[in-house]
Amino acid sequence: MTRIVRVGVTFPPALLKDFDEIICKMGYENRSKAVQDAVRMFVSERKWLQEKKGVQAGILMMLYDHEVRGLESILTHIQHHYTHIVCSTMHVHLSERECLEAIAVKGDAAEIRKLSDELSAKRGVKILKTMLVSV
Ligand code: NI
Repeated sequence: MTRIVRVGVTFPPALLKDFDEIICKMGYENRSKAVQDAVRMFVSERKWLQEKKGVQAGILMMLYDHEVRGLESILTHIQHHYTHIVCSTMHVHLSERECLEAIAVKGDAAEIRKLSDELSAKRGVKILKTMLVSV
């Protein structure tokens, strides 16, 4: 049985620099442990979302790079497929490149999850946090 698998991953240089600075401050001795912890956190957050059932209300908080070609229209297009659960959106122009969007949702957990998954998988979407409460 293989106990450890080696994978190659590419990073935007600025992200890797931020990552290295943070894990250095935190006292991590190498990147592997830090990447494993970050992945574990991602998995646990997405698992939490998969366990949600019934009617939920909440906010999808999305940070993205609007200079990625076509991204803005893709994100709008996706949201238009979910008009039955999207109540409202607020857009904040954060910096030259970054936009923050708060999407208020209410509806079936499975639909909210599908929307969240579709948006977060797009290239240029840097952070997608899903905050939900049961209704
Ligand atoms: Ni903007």
